[in-house]
Amino acid sequence: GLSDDEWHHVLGIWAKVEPDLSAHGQEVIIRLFQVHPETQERFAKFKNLKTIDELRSSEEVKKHGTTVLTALGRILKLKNNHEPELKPLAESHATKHKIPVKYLEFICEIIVKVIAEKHPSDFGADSQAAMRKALELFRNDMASKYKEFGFQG
Ligand code: MNH
Repeated sequence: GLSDDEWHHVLGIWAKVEPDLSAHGQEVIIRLFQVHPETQERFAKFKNLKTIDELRSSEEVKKHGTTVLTALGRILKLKNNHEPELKPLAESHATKHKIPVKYLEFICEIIVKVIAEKHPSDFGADSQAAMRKALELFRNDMASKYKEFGFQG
């Protein structure tokens, strides 16, 4: 798990992200699709968006970005006790969406990059390290729940 000090860093930077969650979320989703195009194929609702302009002007992409970061924020705020929030998310991503752990790694890396770009002066080395650790905990616990749901991920 993370120390109190590490959680303090994680929730401190998250408080800077939250006022503009939808812009962060939109950027994360678009970046995910640009850097790892295979991830876009997993979304029936986004397959039709071919160009960067179409992605940028899509309200649905923005809405989905908000959904993802809202869920992640709830999980982060539960710190080491995230299991009640994480379990239904692991279930849908294992059994319905079938999203490999590798793709969770991709999005977590992009989340760190987007926050770093948008908050250069508030996201120092200690905060970045703490956020990476929190996201690693999230991924590891998703991966073990995946196995409970019979998905090797
Ligand atoms: Mn994901 C739906 C959160 C990473 C693909 N995702 C949802 C929903 C939430 C969510 C909340 C809506 C409720 C549900 O279906 O469970 N997703 C997350 C979070 C992360 C995440 C917090 C990581 C952080 N998701 C990913 C990644 C992919 C993905 C990575 C694919 C590469 N998610 C999906 C798909 C849906 C979904 C597909 C269903 C979208 C739809 O058709 O509405």
